[in-house]
Amino acid sequence: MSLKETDSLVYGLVEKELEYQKKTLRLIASENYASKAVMEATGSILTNKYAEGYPNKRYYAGNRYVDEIELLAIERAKKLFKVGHANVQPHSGSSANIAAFFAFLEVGDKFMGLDLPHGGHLTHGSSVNFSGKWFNATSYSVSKETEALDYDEIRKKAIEEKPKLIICGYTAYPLIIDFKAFREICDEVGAVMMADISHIAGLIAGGAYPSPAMADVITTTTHKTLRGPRGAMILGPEENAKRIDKAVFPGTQGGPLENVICAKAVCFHEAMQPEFKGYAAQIVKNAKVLADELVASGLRLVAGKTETHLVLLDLTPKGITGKDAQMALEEAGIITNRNTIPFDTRSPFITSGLRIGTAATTTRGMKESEMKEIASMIVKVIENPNDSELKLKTRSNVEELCKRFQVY
Ligand code: DSN
Repeated sequence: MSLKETDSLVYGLVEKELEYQKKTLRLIASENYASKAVMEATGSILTNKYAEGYPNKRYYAGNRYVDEIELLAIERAKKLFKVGHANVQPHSGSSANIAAFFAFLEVGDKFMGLDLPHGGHLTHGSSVNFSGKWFNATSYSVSKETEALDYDEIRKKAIEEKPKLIICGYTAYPLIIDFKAFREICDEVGAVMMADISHIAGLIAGGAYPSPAMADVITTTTHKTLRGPRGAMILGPEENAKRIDKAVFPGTQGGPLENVICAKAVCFHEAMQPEFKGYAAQIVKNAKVLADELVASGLRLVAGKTETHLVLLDLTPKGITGKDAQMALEEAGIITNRNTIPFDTRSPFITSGLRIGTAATTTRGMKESEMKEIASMIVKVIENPNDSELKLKTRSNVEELCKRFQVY
């Protein structure tokens, strides 16, 4: 029986969510619209199969087609990211990072990541996360003056702290990371270089961002700029294959989600098509136009600009918190997320910043001129967060814009 026939309550809510996704501007930097093919694969009968282990080395029988699919996903991931090994089983970015840690570190070992309020991820050493609880986390920060990474300072800190592993790759950093500089620092102090490219994987695959292929281990989600199913993978050189595979299964996961792995294979195929390059380049062009327009309207950007898919706004000069701006924009049909900014004086629940990304709107086909429209709407709402009429009018303008750029 169909979902509609079996559970009309859930069916109705999914339909409402579909309408909501269609009618609103999705500007959360980590979100996107997966293709119908990716969703079809995610919802396929592959969900029925247990496949603990790896292709041709499973603990259950009956994996002839599952093996073919997982091998296809692996080969495509390796080709797309030009690496010697790919493990496509991690269920999420956090699961991938847990496995990467256990592949290279013992509990209690020291590692170094970017401080969370400066753009690092929860799994990069936060004291409330496994990374900060089980490991000895030390952090580097962005420069107070430029709000950019200061590679000399990172090097100094690495020499002082001697971490066994250093993470580069972030959740709210608008500039290009100098992966070569990290490689040199890691080599100098004898640290493992881990690149978490979750946010930028689609840009890398599409040639709009430098490759981190020189890292010892690369973790990434598959659903952000890469536009695949909600999931993750671990990439790297062939020499680290065994330790990575062991850390994923049996180290930290059991049965892989073969339906999601199937969708990852489809996503990688899509990312290999020539039009994906255009999509990746357009994401960055769109973010740059959005950033320029916001600056021209008097808003302050962390690091002053963007070179990626995201802009990070410092709302302090506008006298509004990230939380209030996020809420006002949501009422106007513009979906963003509040975010801490470097040296933020507010808590992560309130924040002084707002993070905006262009991947999902680019997937809808929006370009530079739409970014100008969007920037203008954002500025007006941020400057008048309590103006109900403005929010209503903006919501209707958003719906009009969304109608011009249909998704699904
Ligand atoms: N929640 C993701 C993001 O928005 O960046 C990272 O886990």
